[in-house]
Amino acid sequence: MTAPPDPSSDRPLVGVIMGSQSDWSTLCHAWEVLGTLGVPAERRIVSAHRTPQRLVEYATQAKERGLRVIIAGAGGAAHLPGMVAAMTTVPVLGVPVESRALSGLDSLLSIVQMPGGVPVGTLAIGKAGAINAALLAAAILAPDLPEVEAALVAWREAQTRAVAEIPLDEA
Ligand code: RP5
Repeated sequence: MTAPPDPSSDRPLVGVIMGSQSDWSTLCHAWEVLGTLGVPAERRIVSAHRTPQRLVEYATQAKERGLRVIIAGAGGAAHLPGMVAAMTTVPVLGVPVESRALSGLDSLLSIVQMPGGVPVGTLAIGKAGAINAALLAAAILAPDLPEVEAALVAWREAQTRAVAEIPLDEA
């Protein structure tokens, strides 16, 4: 199987950020989908508590740098998406990373329970959430980017084709 195209771009529209290197094994699924859909993106480790200054710079410069969506993944006390959302009007999609201690329920509640006023669009825990964050980011961009709209439609069609009508016996 061939690897999906790398979405890395010097003019990214989507920023994929995560609190730790350990989150990459989850966020890489968002990265792959962005590559498949041809969405220009960048990826960064931005920790709310270990690199707070990097967080402030990333969030406050996001809009002027041309980012249209930020996908932010974190685990445990997952304050990264909410902190970023507090400092930019760029839409933030939060991906709760599956934690060792509480299987990601802590991450989910930390991200989803934003007080009214500072929204974070929160996805499912783990790989499914990362994939859906990328699909949602593409859908947000699609009205302005016909090639992304076409890629999104093709992705859905391929998904539909992959579902067999009759279940096979399992060994
Ligand atoms: C959070 O703490 C990160 O988002 C990560 O999910 C979690 C654990 O980080 P490491 O201890 O693996 O760096 O900040």
